[in-house]
Amino acid sequence: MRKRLTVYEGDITELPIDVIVNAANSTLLGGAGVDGAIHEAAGPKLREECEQIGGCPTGEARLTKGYALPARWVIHTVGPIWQGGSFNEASLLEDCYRNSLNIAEEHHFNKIAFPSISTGSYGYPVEMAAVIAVNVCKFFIDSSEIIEEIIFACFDRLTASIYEELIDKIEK
Ligand code: AR6
Repeated sequence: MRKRLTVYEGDITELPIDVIVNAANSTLLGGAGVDGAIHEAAGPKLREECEQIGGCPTGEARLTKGYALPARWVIHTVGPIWQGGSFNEASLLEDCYRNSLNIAEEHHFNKIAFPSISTGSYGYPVEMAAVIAVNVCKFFIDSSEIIEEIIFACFDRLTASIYEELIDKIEK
């Protein structure tokens, strides 16, 4: 099996894959950024399912259907708000990636796309967040029997180039 980490520059809501990850907040009731885009594209049924879930603590993840999205499923995870780095932000961000990947594996999803969690409204410096994202994903995919591709869906060129550089380094 050929396993890979890849970068897609664009809107995560357009990806027709098993599952996309949402950078949500702990209410799971929608917001701005990628969260807003996912709720907008999925339609109101997504919010209804999220209301039933009743929230999600930072670092954890929850699965819903994708409704009107091309992706069949959505994993909602809540990234840490950046507060300077001494408030457990790195370990909470690692938890977001690991817990999302565990759900994907449990459900036998072969392909998963992540946005750059916490690096928008939540203010996590993207260079630091990307190192965590790529390292956790690389470690996970190398030992997974299920996951074949992890896509980093980056909304802008700068973010995409940071992920591309890190992936190039570890794939060498
Ligand atoms: N596809 C891919 N990436 C996107 C998209 C998209 N459609 N839209 C934005 N991004 P953010 P956070 C990028 O703020 O920092 C929400 O209000 C964006 O450019 O969406 O985890 C939630 O409800 C950035 O690189 O998420 C929470 O309250 C990355 O996604 C809070 O924001 C993450 O930015 C979560 O903040």
